[in-house]
Amino acid sequence: MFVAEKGIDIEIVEASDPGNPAELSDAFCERHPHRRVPILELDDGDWIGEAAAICRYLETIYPDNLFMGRNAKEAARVEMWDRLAEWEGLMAVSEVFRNTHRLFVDPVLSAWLQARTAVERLVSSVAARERGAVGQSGYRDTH
Ligand SMILES: N[C@@H](CCC(=O)N[C@@H](CS)C(=O)NCC(=O)O)C(=O)O
Repeated sequence: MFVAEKGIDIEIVEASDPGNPAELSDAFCERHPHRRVPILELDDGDWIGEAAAICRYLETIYPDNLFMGRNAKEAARVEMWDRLAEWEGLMAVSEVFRNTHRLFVDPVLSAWLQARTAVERLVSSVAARERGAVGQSGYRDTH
């Protein structure tokens, strides 16, 4: 939606195989062990994850049509609403779901396992990324 509203021409690549649209493809998971979409792949081979971070990046490099604030106050208010929606809205919904749905028979254990899996995937993904990036010339100077 953000890309469309900005009017940016970016190639959109499906992260799943056509025959199995419900699952991320093996090729995608190998490349991005964190196993989350969206991912923005850059021309220099680097990538950015997290929708808000991708929007912020695109907003910075395509400043003609601003959506995330035209000045410091507007930018701070956009950030404020983003964090409010995520932390006090989405997190609350998530907690209710996690602690009431029959699939989560042991809510505390389930939450802990989910958090551990998420952190393990994140660490593995960032480590793989850093290993690749360190091999690129000039990485330390430019990032
Ligand atoms: N905080 C992340 C959330 C990303 C996320 O959870 N993406 C989901 C789809 S909406 C995903 O990739 N799920 C893959 C899976 O569960 O296999 C963001 O804002 O980008």
